[in-house]
Amino acid sequence: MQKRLYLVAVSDPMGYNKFLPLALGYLWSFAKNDDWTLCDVYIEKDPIDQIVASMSQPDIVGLSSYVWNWEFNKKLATAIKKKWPTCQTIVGGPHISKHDPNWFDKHPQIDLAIHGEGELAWQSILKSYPGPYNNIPHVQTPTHMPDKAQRIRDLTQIPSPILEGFYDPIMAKYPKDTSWNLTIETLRGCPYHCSFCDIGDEYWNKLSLFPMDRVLKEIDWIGQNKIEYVYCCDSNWGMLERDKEITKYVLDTKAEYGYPKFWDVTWAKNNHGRNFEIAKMNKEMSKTDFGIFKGVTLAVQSMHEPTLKAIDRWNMNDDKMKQVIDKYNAEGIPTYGELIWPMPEETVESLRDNIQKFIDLNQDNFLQVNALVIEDNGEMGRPEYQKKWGLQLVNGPLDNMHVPYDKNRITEYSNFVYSTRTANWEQVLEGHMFQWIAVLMYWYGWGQGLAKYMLNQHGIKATDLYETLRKWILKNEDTLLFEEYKITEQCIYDTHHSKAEWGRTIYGDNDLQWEYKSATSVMLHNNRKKFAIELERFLVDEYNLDDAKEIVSLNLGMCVDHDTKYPIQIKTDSKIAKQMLGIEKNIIEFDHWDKDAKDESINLWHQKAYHRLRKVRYWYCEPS
Ligand code: B12
Ligand code: SF4
Repeated sequence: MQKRLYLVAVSDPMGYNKFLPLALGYLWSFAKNDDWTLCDVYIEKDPIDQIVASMSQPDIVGLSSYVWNWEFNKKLATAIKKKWPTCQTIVGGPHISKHDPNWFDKHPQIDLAIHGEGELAWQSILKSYPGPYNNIPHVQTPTHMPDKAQRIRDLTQIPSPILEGFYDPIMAKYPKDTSWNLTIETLRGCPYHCSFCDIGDEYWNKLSLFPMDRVLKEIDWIGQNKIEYVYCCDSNWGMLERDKEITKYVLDTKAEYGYPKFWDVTWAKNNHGRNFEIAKMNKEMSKTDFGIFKGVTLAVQSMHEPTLKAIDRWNMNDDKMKQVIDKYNAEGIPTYGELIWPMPEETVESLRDNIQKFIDLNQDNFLQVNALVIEDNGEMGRPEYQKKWGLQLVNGPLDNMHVPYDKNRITEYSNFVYSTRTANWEQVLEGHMFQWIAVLMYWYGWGQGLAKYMLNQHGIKATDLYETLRKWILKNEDTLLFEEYKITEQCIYDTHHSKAEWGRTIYGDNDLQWEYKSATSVMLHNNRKKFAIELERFLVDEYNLDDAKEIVSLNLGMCVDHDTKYPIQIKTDSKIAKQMLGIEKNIIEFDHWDKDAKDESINLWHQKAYHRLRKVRYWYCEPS
């Protein structure tokens, strides 16, 4: 009789997209044999009892484990073992520690834990069922710790789940118009060693490539099957010459079928020439929208030398970075920056300097400052590393920002940094709040024009302006900005002290967990007049400006309004317009490309403006 297998890889939805489970696809396509029936594959966090009730006499349940589903997986495994004690629960994935010989003491509901790439181990497990499994490489059992995992050198032996039809029965379970998010690999590995990243581990250091013809066939399938969103897992898009060819193929496929709409990549850190060629190709072949990329990332993570040394990362120097950004700006291709806070050796001042550098370099599109998350398999997960750099960790809910709010969701946890040897908790919080105000003002647009004006007219640099604003907010308790500041600060405090979820909801239960700057942007958008008065007050109180009203009015003219029909005209003083916009005129016309905004519900529009299109400067109205 055939043995019964169930596979589980659950994700939180991102917007309305559902994820197809790539890792499970490889495991089954590679290891399937006539002794086993794959009874079902679960991809959503449905109630545990519902999932268990839908299973029948499982012999093995394989659970793909990431930081975003580990608590769920443990609960599901517990429920399965309770109902079917002889069923074997097997976990693999990046969240499974490769270093902990006592791992099973903490996880008695699990029978086997697989380290690193899983295909070969999985094949041997299915063949050796019901065990023993002690001699299989990569397999940790309650009585056996395996040798260091080895990489699969030849990826051609792994069939493509896409081309094998693995996804077909999964997709058939859902309505035809379901919007799918597919993860794809054209290669595995990364040559770099960033300490904060699992993939920086030596294990992943060598590159292994999937054959080109297979990748192109997979892209055909993506177009033909109307896959909306493709998340490419490769760690450095643009690192290889063939990435150009693949990009062109994706663009041609989109032109032919309308899909995929997005090909979301992690850009190569130091291959800017090729990245630029790829981004330019995207722009030239996508006349009617932003193309398949949301912009090109400049994911420096820090520009502070001692930090870069501590995290074993090297970036291009400032001059090179300027050349790169200028080149993109001249072509009108959006780039966006990425920093992480609080990194080892970083201070509030160095964070401010990092942010100022992006502004000085005219990187005006977007800056993302992520909280540092530490997982077991990266270099930063090692106790020696944490000791060396004085990292104090706190365990709290996973950063689920922009995921739909669900009060019944099983909370997932991760470790983030509470303090370092160069930033105590108060400074860590101050850094979080400084980046909140700076990114809100400059990159969500609420004070970008103002910063340019203050620099050109009064020689005040943006980060000084925003730090003065931050301090002014704290003195002015009657303001909307104070309320927003305090809500945000409390949220961040609570994530670090009382296991509160990251993000905040605005529209009640049926909402996203908004990222904090996005949430405040919604509030400022809905209270523009109040915000304008507060900004004027700030400019008068702190800088004694006579023309505060005109400055603020022009600054806000740049920030798109859902209920305004564009274009609009704003009367101003030509000197202010010159310093803020570089246009010496008394009447400035502002236009916005999205003429359908008024027809959309405000909730959906906010999601578009401050979530989905935030990296491509949706907030920005073009002045002339
Ligand atoms: C795609 C991706 C995403 C997608 C999610 C896609 C999805 N839901 O499926 C998006 C963009 C949404 C995402 C978000 C995040 N991600 Co991410 N992401 C990745 C990425 C780039 C690829 C993962 C992947 O599918 N790889 C391809 C598959 C085939 O490889 P694999 O997963 O390793 O699977 C192999 C083995 O692990 C094993 N295996 C896997 N499952 C199983 C199961 C069994 C039974 C067995 C035997 C073996 C096995 O076999 C597989 C084949 O060899 C990785 C980095 C990377 N290059 O791997 C980070 C990574 C997984 N992400 C990571 C993190 C931290 C995040 C975020 C928390 C970041 C943040 N702070 O916001 C968020 C979480 C958001 C949320 N709430 O869900 C970490 C995870 C660390 C951890 N311990 O889990 C990684 C490793 C990157 C890193 N920083 O080191 N991510
Ligand atoms: S952060 Fe990026 S470049 Fe650095 S090791 Fe991880 S995947 Fe590679």
